[in-house]
Amino acid sequence: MDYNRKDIIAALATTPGISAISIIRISGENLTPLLQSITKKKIFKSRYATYCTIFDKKKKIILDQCIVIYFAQPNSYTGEDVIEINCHGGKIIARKILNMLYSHEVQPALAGEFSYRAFLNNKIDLIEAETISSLINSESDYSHEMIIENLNDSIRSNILDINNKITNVLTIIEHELDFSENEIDYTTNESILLIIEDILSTVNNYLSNQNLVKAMNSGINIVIMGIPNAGKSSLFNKIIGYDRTVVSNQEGTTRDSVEIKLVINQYPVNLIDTAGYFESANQINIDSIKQTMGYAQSADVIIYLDEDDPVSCASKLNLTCDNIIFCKSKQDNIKKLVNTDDSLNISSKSNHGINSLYDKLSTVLSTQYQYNFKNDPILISDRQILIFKEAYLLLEQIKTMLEEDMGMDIVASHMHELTNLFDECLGKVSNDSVLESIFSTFCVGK
Ligand SMILES: Nc1nc2c(ncn2[C@@H]2O[C@H](COP(=O)(O)OP(=O)(O)OP(=O)(O)O)[C@@H](O)[C@H]2O)c(=O)[nH]1
Ligand SMILES: [Mg+2]
Repeated sequence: MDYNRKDIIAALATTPGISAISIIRISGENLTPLLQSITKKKIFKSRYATYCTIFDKKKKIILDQCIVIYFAQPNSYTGEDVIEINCHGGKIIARKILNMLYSHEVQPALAGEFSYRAFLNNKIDLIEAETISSLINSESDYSHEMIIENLNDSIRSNILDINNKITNVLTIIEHELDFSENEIDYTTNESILLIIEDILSTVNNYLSNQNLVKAMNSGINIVIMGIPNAGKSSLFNKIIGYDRTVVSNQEGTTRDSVEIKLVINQYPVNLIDTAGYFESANQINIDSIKQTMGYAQSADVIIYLDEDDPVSCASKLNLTCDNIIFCKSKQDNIKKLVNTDDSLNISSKSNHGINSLYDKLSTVLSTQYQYNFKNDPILISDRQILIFKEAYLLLEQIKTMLEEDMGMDIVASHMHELTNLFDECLGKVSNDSVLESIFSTFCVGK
């Protein structure tokens, strides 16, 4: 992908298909000649909606009557000239307009290319870019609200704040390094330590929510496990509300795990039906069981099913997941007594206990993924988490150096590294492959 080209780019900014309107976005240096040529209008006022006809001059035909908005650079999303053509919806019109534009040496935009240009022209920084991407990709009200909270600049302003604190300390240290002890009053290690501890606690607050953010971004993995025929697929179908996986009284019906995305109590969830766990010499079974155990390892929650004794059955597998909900399956008779071993009696056939299972799931999710929208700071991407983890380690090292009274020159060099890390987080220093991996996750037209 060559994001660094200078071409005029265009793409559909809305989803293709039947709709009232479609929006085509164009960006590039000086779009006035193109705009005049496709509309036969001379003057467009920046950021005003103009009703006009779009022509295909080469074919000498009218393509559509549209609302066109021209954003003169630099006051546009990308910082370049931008045109947004609001044409009629449907499958044909937008495609015809785009094909006409592509015949005018306009290039189809790559995924995320508009946002990449916005970044290059300092319209957005990397954190904003990642926030926009997460917002577009959010799959539940919960993650949407969490990300929206983040749009109000909280990470960026906190990073700027941290970097200011570090730069202030660095200025003092480096000034002191230029003078001898009797020439000036030295800043005490303790006062620098206080600032470092303050930054450490901010960074730590961010990191303490990383599992929550990962879960919100990629979904909470809920894995249904149990021996063959325990009723896993039946429960899976019950939870998703339709027959997605095959159910039969033959053991080993499910071979490949099946994964479905859904929302439970506002939380984005990946519900996974697995192959039953049992000892087998058959290679296909061995592979299926290996897959099941792989899912068990990445599980955030396991629903463990067994007709007789789910608790002891699961205990044989050395499961590392902290949240296991044990269920006795096929308990169709609602008069059955409550279990003494913390397992729920459920029946996918009669629905008995299914609501209790939902309640239990909701409780587990809301306890594990509790988030205080107003106060809890979050990092939006794996990239940010990695940088904050590195920063945390560096801060710990600086703290030890100060406590052990090591030379200020080495402290200063570590603090420079720290500011570089936070600059990297904002995208002030970045390399092309990092940028490409961020922007290529955007959709075309964004
Ligand atoms: N009576 C009763 N039968 C059930 C219930 N749930 C599942 N079954 C039956 O148990 C058999 C196995 O069900 P599945 O859902 O395919 O079980 P599984 O655990 O997915 O089985 P494998 O994929 O082979 O590991 C089928 O005949 C189901 O109809 C239930 O709640 N009550
Ligand atoms: Mg099955």
